[in-house]
Amino acid sequence: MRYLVLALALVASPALAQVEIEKPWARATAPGAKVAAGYMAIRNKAASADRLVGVASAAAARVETHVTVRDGDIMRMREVKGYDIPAGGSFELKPGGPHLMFVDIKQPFREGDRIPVTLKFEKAGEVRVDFPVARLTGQRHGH
Ligand SMILES: [Cu+2]
Repeated sequence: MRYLVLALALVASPALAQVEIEKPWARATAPGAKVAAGYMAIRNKAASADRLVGVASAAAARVETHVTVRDGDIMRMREVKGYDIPAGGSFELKPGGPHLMFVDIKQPFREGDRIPVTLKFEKAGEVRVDFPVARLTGQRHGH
């Protein structure tokens, strides 16, 4: 029985990613913009819930976790302390919803750039991800 427990402990080691980042991307900015938004899906493969507690990037003075809330007819964004990711589930950041906010970016985010990001999870620890910069596509093709 002890061997089985040891084997499970190895499987649960942080070296094997318990949290997977899918489709990370950051939005291209207009010249002079001071902030930029980033999106991704966070998948938690662990049997217990986890929480994104911190985000950092060399491309910005700081990175905040935001949600978008409706205030009458206006959508406003608000900083939150982090995101809960359910056990065996996922949490999606997307335009019009939760997003990373890169604050005081050092230079504009241009299409094709890769923004280095370090995500810190309560249990899974630090996860390094590059966010490719893209334009918000699929709309505004009309006039
Ligand atoms: Cu925001």
